[in-house]
Amino acid sequence: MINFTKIGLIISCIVFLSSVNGFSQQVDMQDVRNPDFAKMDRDQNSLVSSVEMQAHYNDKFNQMDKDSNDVLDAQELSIDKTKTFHPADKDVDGQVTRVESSSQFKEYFQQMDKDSNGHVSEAEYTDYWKIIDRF
Ligand SMILES: [Ca+2]
Ligand SMILES: [Ca+2]
Ligand SMILES: [Ca+2]
Repeated sequence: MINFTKIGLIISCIVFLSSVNGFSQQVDMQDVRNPDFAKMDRDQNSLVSSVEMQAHYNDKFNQMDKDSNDVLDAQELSIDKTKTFHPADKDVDGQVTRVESSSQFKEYFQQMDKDSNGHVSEAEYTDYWKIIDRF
């Protein structure tokens, strides 16, 4: 009888702990919900496809390209505080063309998609920027 009570106690402890754990994980997930990722994920399936990422940065490109000449010049690039577009300038002429931009974001996507399943999860996305931020 004593053993059964003990087992019962242990089980209810485990159930309690795992429910608390589950709850806090849910809260954490919402807290760290990356606003950029959420915006990118247009069909809201919690995964970002290469197409979704291209579309997102294409929109950003359009917003930054004030004179709509398909080239981000130094002044237009200065709006990009996170410097996401800067590495796209492969020929280092201080300007980023739309072609340079889209090939850069293809590269970003491949780097982010750690398990190469063709989709970037939120974890893959945040991990990527965490690593970048360290440098
Ligand atoms: Ca998606
Ligand atoms: Ca321009
Ligand atoms: Ca992936």
